[in-house]
Amino acid sequence: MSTAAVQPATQGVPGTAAAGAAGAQEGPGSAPGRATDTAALEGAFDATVAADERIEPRDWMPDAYRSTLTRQMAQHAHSEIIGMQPEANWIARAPSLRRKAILMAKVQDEAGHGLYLYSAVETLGTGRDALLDKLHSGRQKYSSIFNYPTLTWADVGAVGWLVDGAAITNQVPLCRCSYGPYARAMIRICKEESFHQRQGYELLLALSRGTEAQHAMAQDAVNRWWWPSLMMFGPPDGESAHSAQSMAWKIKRHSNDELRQRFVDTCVPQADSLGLGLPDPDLVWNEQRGHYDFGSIDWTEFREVLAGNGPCNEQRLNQRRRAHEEGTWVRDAAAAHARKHSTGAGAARQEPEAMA
Ligand code: FAQ
Repeated sequence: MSTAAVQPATQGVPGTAAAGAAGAQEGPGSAPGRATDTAALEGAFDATVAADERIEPRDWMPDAYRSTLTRQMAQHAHSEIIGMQPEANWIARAPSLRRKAILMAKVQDEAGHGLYLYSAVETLGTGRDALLDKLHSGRQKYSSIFNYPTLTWADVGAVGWLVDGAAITNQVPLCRCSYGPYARAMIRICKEESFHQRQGYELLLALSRGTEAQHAMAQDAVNRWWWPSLMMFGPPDGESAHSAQSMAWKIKRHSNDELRQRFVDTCVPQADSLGLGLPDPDLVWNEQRGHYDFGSIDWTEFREVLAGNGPCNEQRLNQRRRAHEEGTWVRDAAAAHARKHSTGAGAARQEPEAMA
């Protein structure tokens, strides 16, 4: 496995320019004072990024690059685990054993994505306890989308089709992110998200082709999830505080608006195949642009959700805090087991010597 989860901070990357510059600190013939030559380190970092190579945990990196990545990756990790809640709400009520098994696997995948991502953030020097503390105290965000309720079974389909679809559109370019552990984690995550998106599409298709009431339920879910899904891509480019720098560092490869447009262009024909409409009267093909035009997004709603005033913000955070508290004994037991295991292994290693 090549995920960051199993290969954290230990990957020196010989050959990258930044590693080369850092290595010069220790090299036998290195010039005195070179270790402190920040300009050389910055030059090497810039060259690595420009050459489309990866920055690895042991490479020198600007503080702002580290903190931007920590911010974005932590928000991403938090989104994965908070994102388990809206769909987990339907596991016990899934309409068949097949649907239940699929949904359980999907929700479990999201937990796994959280694990890969927390492990990847840890390679930047912030521990998981600190990250979770920031989530629980509201100092770090998670995606706005998970503050909306899943009101009917069709919402599970709409979340899969639209929310996972938006997530894939945003995350495929992150597989080429300049930070190695994040890029590698995203490869596996995207494969799984692709399965998630298809299960949502298939679920909605079944409902859309079902009874009149089932079709209406599917349409209602799509109507409610469409606009919040477009908000997942973040504020418009003109108001995106971090995009320019993140794109210069090749953390982000496309702007928020570019990815949002790509998502709209993908969804329109899929909605047609589903036999469902999208709730936007301004959605129309623009021959000149070669893209669909679409209506204005309600950015006031987006800001309200980010400020903690969405329909489910309080419920999501309370449930997360409760789950964390109730899981204390599991973490304690796992830590005790690990201690016992390491002591036991040590004892086993010592025994022959003692006997000798
Ligand atoms: N929600 O300057 P920008 C998933 C914040 S995973 C909340 O444009 P940036 C899988 C942003 O943090 C979904 N906050 O920021 C799944 C910043 O605030 P700050 C999560 C948002 O980072 C499916 C401020 O606004 N995916 O769905 C949002 O350059 C189903 C200014 O914005 C990721 O996290 C938002 N929607 O671009 C799981 C992908 N948008 O920190 C379960 C990785 C913006 O200054 C079930 N992240 N903000 O206080 C990214 O690609 C980027 O971080 C963006 C935002 C595109 C989200």
